[in-house]
Amino acid sequence: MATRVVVDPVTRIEGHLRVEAMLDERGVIKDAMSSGTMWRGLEVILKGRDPRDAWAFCERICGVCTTVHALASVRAVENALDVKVPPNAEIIRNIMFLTQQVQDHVIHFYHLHALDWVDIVSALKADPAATSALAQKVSPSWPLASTGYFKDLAGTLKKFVDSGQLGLFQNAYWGHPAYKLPPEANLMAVAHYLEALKWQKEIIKIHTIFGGKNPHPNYLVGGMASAISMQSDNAINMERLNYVKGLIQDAMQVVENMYIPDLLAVASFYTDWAAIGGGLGNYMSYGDIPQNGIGDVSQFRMPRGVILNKNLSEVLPLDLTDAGQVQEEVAHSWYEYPEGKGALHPWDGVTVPKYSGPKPPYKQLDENAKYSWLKAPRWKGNAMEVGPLARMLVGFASGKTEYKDVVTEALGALKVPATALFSTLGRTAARGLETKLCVHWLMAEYDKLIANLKAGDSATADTARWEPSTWPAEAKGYGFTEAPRGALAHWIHIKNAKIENYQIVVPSTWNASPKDSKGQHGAYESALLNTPLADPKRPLEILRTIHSFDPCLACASHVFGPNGEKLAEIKVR
Ligand code: NFE
Ligand code: MG
Repeated sequence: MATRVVVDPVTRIEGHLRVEAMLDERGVIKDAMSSGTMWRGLEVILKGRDPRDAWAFCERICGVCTTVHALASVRAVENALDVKVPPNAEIIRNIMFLTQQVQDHVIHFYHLHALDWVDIVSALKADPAATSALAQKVSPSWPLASTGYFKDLAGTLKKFVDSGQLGLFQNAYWGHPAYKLPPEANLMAVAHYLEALKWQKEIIKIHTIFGGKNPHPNYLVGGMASAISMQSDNAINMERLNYVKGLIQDAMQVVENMYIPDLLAVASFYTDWAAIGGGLGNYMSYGDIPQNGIGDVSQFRMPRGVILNKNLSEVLPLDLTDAGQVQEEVAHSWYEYPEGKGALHPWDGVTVPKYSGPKPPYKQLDENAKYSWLKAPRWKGNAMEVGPLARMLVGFASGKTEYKDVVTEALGALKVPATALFSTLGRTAARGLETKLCVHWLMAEYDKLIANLKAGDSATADTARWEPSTWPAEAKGYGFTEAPRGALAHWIHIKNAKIENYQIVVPSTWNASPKDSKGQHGAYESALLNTPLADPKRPLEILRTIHSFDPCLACASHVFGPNGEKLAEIKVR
């Protein structure tokens, strides 16, 4: 009889995700369901509000990708009202964007994903001197690698484990046979988990400097609310800018001398995962990091495009304004669409929640019925994967040298073919390689800002079209970005200076979507198919693949169940 494995909630993610996997008699996943069990209704909350305020609401969709919804939102309003931002605003937005990307990817690797590969309990058996030798071999330029350092850490870890209170490290499948790292590699990884935790609160100070705070820094329709003046102690001055430069230099150290070496070292033990978890084979990137205004897509550092069926010889163009391209379906989602409508472009999008699932607590969802709070976005009818892997592949297939260089180098280091990219391991590796590009782009954007300031340009906003009296009676716009988890866009319809409609289609909605009307799986579901589980009671393999996407369900379904009730309570690890 087929077995159904339920993981709910999936932990070490943001938001509320439930996965059900149906196994055949050999223990191989034959079908899978990804269900967002939370609804938040941001799109409904925005109706009737001032479009200039939308970013502040949208940004609070999520505390993880804390800046990207503000960025997509101001861009959508600016697009609708034909507002052009000054060059410094574009650069500061790029700096904010890249800071988020770098911080988020490092956090994902160490704090959300690493424990799928690293066995904390095995680290107790590590010899500190051997760990020191290993660390110096793996990352020769990372300073914290002495025997004493690892001895102290091993002592702390032992106290943790002996106390029976694992705290941060509670709830995992410790001792599972699928963990393959030797004890020393595990201890080194624990060390870097803690180093990354200390560092991530530093890098994000860049957001507080340019945006006043983090999470949820300030944005502005027309530019950035970042006053720059070399003559003032209260504005962003040279002392603050030098501080930013120091933070970027530290980030380069962390990424190049800790993250990338760790990624390659851990990956080398798990190359079998280069053949597991590929999934759809369709990849999409909206692109970002404009160099010549948001309208000039050809000048983005992160390119735009679509790859279908793993065909890296063709990058297809995409258009977010074309009603036939991006559409959302609700065939398996707890929403209602107008009579006769199956798929809607976001400008015509409708958000009417209608829960029809089982009364909680329930044992299982029905894959033939509606089963998620996520809609199912599709591109020209195709289910798509978005995120770092999609971006790396679009960059690589577009022939961009920077992308080709980092991808080729990593494939060489791991001694795996290019097809290895279409996998769980490929997804995790792509995130690291992207971080390497991003940290260099961060410095390049910083240098551009300094050059502009030296040339006498310190403008960060253009408020010529701030007053609603300057707006048309009705306007539509869209704004996009590449959030850490992938392609993100907001669509707005403004009428008489108020928001008439607002639709948000986020990366985790693409990746975690349920089936569509044609029965096509979303990216998570598809990636789980054909994966063998060694022990269905401890489905580590499911976590590895799902975590490789870096899920965020807060973003993806923009309010707990209608009455705030818990939709399910199932104890899992
Ligand atoms: Ni909350 Fe988000 C990102 C957005 S979700 S993390 O990245 O947008 O996919
Ligand atoms: Mg939406």
